[in-house]
Formats: sequence, structure tokens, C-alpha cells
Amino acid sequence: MNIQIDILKKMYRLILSIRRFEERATEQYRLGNIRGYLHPYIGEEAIAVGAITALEPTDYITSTHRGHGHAIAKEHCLTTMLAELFGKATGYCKGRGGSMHVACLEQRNLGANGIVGAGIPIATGAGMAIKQKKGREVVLCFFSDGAINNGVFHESLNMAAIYHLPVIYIIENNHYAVTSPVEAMTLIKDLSVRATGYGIPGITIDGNDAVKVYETMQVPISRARKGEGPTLIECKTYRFSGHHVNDPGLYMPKEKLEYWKSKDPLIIMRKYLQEQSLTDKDIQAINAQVEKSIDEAVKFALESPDPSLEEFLQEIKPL
Ligand SMILES: Cc1ncc(C[n+]2csc(CCOP(=O)(O)OP(=O)(O)O)c2C)c(N)n1
Ligand SMILES: [Mg+2]
Repeated sequence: MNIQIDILKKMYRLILSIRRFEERATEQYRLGNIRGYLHPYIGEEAIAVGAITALEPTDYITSTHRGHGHAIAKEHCLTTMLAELFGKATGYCKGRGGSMHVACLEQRNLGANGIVGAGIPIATGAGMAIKQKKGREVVLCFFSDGAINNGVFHESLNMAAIYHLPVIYIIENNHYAVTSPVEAMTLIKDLSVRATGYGIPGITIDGNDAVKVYETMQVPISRARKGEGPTLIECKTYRFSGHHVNDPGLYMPKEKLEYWKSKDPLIIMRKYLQEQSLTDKDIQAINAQVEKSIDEAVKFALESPDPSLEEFLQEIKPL
């Protein structure tokens, strides 16, 4: 491993921020302060954090219905995000989007998306725009195993391949699409073998190890910046709970869940920090910083105003 300690500390802070943000958001959901759906990313945090930390701030991402982790890894403001989940006027989308539609063009997040697979053509289009403008940015496109059997997956990857677009497609294989196990939905074991069908590189890695994800990103990012085209990366992982906060996940075998929990991205990241001689005190200082920012986010979201009806209607433009 050849990563600076500051990057390791940043990745630990981001993984913990996602974890605590979602734990606190779930509490607020149970209290009735967040409505609709909430899809936790807990257990999968190393993918967003490892992959996005390898980017430059001017690079783009597309996200999914399970998108809090991507936004937090892109250093979105936790208070503005939680306010959006609460549907408050102070949220990223003025409370119009909620959990599944956090987007921030300034921070180059082209959006979470409630439609499975819909980020794939958006990322591909963004890659085409970058190519037309002769830019050097890259696009990271996140989606899970359920999206790979959608038609847009095939169409987009083939198009990105033939035009050598600067897009990196990341399959967060958490082994389920709602209750459907991935083994029942495709006969291939490593989902990255699909890359062969498009003539592009495909890589399968452990998605619970943020350092491994970060390191794996280096070659695909440099290829994309040089105009050498897209890469497909499968990150194997597992969600630590059901599909959303109201799904008890009874179909998830206990032994499998325990196995993946023993590979908790936080445990793995703490080990890396300890190997670099970071003391418990140093780690506790990061923990305290994260806790403080989430306390502030909860307070801000609770105290923020709802969107006013007048302002709401101003944004609806007649045809
Ligand atoms: C096009 C489309 N089909 C179906 C749904 C309903 N739906 C919501 S989430 C989901 C499962 C998605 O599974 P996956 O892509 O593996 O993402 P994960 O939930 O595992 O992150 C489905 C089928 C939808 N939102 N959009
Ligand atoms: Mg899935």
C-alpha cells in the first residue's frame, strides 16, 4: 500500500460520516421526520469512498436510489443533505427531491435517481459532452447488480466503448435487487466479465476495502483522462440490512450477513490506520468531529422551515 496518511484519514472520516449519517437519518425516519423511502448504504461505504477519493473535485458522478454515500463521499454538506431528506426548504433541492434525488451540479453530482439504471445513460451522455468539449474530466457511474440486466446498461456501455468515452462504470454488487438474489438473475459469477462483450477492461474486486477500491481506480481514471475509453469495475459487497428501512431483510441468510459484517468497511479502514501508527486518540478525534457535524445536521434539519406553497408554485412553469 502506498497511500498518504492524510488520504487514509479522509477515507476513514468519510466512511464513518456515511455510517453515522444514515444511522441518525434512520432514527429520524422512525420519529416521522423523514417520509417516503430511505435506502441505507451501510456496509457498502468503501465503494463510494474509495472510488470518489481517487477523483479530482472537477470530475462527475451519477448516483442511485441508494445514494447518500456517493454524495457524502463527494463532500456534500451533511446539513444541506439531511435537510433535503427532511423535505425542508434548506435542502439541496429545496426539499423537492428527498432521499432519492439529492443532486448538486456545482459539486458535479449529476444526481441520485429513483429509476434503476437511469444514471447509466446520464453518465454516458456526460462522457460524450466531455469528449466533445475536449475536457479532461471523468465520470464515475454507480449502480448495483439489479441495473445490469436493463437494456440501457448494454446500450450505454457499447456506446461508451466505441466512442472511447471517459466513463468508469461501477457495479456495487450487493447481491440483491430488492429480494432477488443476483445468482438468480444472471449465470455469470463475476459481473465484470460483461466488459468483454464491449471490448473494454473489466475488473472484479472486494468492495469492502476502500484502499483496494482507491488503488484499483488509478489505471481506469488515467485511461479515461487520456481518451482511452471506459472501464467496468465490479465491487463485491453486501448491505447490512434490508432493501430499505422498512424491509427486515428476512431473506438474507444469517451466515452470509455475519461473514460480510466481519468485513465491515469501518473495521478494515481502522486496521489500515493502526498499521500507519495512528493511535486510538487520533481515531477518537475523527469520531468526535464526525459526531459533531451530524449533531449539527440533525439540529439544522429539525429547525429548518418547510418549503412555502408560494415558492413551490413559482418553480412550476406553465408550458
Ligand atoms: C426501472 C425500474 N424498475 C424497477 C424499479 C423498482 N426498484 C426499486 S429499487 C429496485 C432494486 C434495485 O436493485 P439494484 O439495482 O441491485 O440496487 P440496490 O437496491 O441493490 O442498491 C427495484 C427493482 C425502479 N425503481 N426502476
Ligand atoms: Mg443490488
